[in-house]
Amino acid sequence: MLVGGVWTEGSTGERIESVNPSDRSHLAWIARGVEADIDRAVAAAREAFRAQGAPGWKQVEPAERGRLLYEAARRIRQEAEDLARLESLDNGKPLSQARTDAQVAARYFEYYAGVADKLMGETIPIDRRFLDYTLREPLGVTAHIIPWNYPLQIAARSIAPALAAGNAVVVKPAEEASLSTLELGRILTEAGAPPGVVNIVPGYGEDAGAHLAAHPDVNLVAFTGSVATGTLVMKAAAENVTPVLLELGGKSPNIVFADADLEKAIPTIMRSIYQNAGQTCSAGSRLLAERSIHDRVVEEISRRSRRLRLGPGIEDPDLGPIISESQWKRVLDYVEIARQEGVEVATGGRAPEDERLRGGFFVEPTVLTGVRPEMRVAREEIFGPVLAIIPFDDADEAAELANDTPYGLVAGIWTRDIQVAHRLASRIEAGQVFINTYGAGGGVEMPFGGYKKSGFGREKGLETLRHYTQVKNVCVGLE
Ligand code: TXE
Repeated sequence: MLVGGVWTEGSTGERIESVNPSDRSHLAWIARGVEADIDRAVAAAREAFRAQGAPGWKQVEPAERGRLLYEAARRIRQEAEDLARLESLDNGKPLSQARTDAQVAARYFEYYAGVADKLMGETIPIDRRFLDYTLREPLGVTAHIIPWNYPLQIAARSIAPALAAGNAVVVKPAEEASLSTLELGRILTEAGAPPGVVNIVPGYGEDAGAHLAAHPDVNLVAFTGSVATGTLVMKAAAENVTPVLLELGGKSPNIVFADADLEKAIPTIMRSIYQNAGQTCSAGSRLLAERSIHDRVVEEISRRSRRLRLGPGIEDPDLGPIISESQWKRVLDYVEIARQEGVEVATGGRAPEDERLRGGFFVEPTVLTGVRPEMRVAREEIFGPVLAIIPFDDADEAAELANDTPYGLVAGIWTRDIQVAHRLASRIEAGQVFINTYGAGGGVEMPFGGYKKSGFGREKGLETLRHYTQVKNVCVGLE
């Protein structure tokens, strides 16, 4: 772990094994951080943040912070292939996806490098007897609890704006996939981050994570993960009145009208659910299809799904494995639940029989039809390559179905009728709506976050900087 600029084994010397989910082989041992390590990391971050004699991080010129982030971006690009291979082995994702992740991670540092010296206050016109202005200041120590599905991307999207704004960070990667985040800690150190500005403490959620969320000396907890854990994080942070930024996944719909360009829609929709084997917060896990094209769409997606190649991430297949045995079982259990609910499995729905894949946590790309909106598989996040297809009759019903889950992260609308598209976009309860596309590169520049139980606060873009800064009003009496 990286604490106060020093690499250490942690206070207990205990370790967590990192396993390759493609074949369950041993990959690495990582230090297991516990409460005492979190305490040391938070103290190191606090120390680095404060100006005590030597210039603290808060005092480092904004342009200098920007240069450091640019340097980090440059180094990530330089090491992109190694980072991608590591991520692919640790998480199981296809190598080309991991390569994209590394590029997007670099892009986050580059993007926020550019804003480090553009976080400005305002002068506010009031009564002539006063001069009123605001300062936009960092919060202090920000905590970042990272999931295992896009470790490098999510760590970068969270750390980069925090550092750009002048905060010092304590990062707790997920126990299932910590390696790329540790590498990011090394890269930031080599790029010139002063000791204590970036601390990375791997460990389990229930001790290291919980302790970090409950720490009284943390000024913001940025969390990406499940609704259940997000709720715990929010409760723990509430004890100290610490603000939280929560990104809690979704059950995002793609809504396809009969007039849509299906040759474009179908591959994009398939990518939206099968990318990262469905373990994506913004996965397009529901497909709402206008009734007149429903059967055609089911048939076409099923046909194309059967052709997809599964394999170890490092061989760059179409789909890699699920991250762990427990998540794998959870995904297969959901297919079982679907069957019991009377759903038809149009294709997939099992672990593949291929001898070569027996050792890993693979699930065939799966298409479910005959799904009704009240069913669990239509409402709950499965986090696997499982697409639920539901028919609709008109735009009103499409809007109702789209909004009929506890989540509200992303939605896709596919139609050639721009009036229908824009009217629907305004009715959808989701933080991001795409029209005739789904995703746009890494989406680094676009605000991203949830309505309803998908969380609150926004990451990415300039919007997130609100969360990583606070405003101080200064008023001067002129008479
Ligand atoms: O998530 P957790 P899990 C969803 C997805 C998945 C389900 C369960 O549906 O199937 O969550 O995954 C840390 N205090 N998403 O169990 O528990 C943990 O160590 C503080 C959606 O892996 O939310 C890890 O670093 N932290 C999602 C992080 O929280 C705690 C991404 C996420 O783990 C903690 C991942 C605690 N008490 C899962 N307990 C998305 N939004 O993209 C655990 N953690």
